[in-house]
Amino acid sequence: MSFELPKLGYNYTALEPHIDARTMEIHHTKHHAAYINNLNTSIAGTALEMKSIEEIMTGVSVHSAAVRNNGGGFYNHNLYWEVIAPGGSPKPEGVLLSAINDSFGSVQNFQEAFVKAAVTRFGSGWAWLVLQENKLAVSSTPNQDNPLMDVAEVRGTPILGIDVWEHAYYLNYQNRRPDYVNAFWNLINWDEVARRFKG
Ligand code: MN3
Repeated sequence: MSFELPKLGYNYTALEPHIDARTMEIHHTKHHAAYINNLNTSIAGTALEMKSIEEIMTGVSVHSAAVRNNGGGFYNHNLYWEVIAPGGSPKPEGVLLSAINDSFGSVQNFQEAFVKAAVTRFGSGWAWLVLQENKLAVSSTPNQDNPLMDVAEVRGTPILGIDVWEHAYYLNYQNRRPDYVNAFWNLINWDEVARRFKG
């Protein structure tokens, strides 16, 4: 078994002006594809070929740096493409809204925490909304790490994530990461986040 590059549910132009088409095309066909190719190479002929990407992530500490970095890159981008959509979708509601209010006090507080985590992550990495036992948390991870990994400081199931590697925004925003992070808010597919929240 080998992992495959997913098709996107929208065109590369569909997220403009928030994320430009050239960035989307390179990000999907070059960066994401490279993580998948390198992951497949790194697990070829090993027992990991029989495991799901989630299983590989939760036990990643015993595997090579290549599996950690490229497996994370594969998993993280699969999530990223799905939790954004052209025009986004309505604000969190129902049980997800209740959980956000319980964990952060308000959607506004959650948004501020998420933006701060994304903007202050030094160098390359990700910011996350993480489902833990009975609550939600915001975290960030370096490189291609994620909250599923047994090496993560804040562990749980990621239900929303933003890629803050420069390749995700530099063509359009150059050094202005906060502008990209704020624009991301217009794209969040809350229906998909809610689906992941409900598991
Ligand atoms: Mn990326």
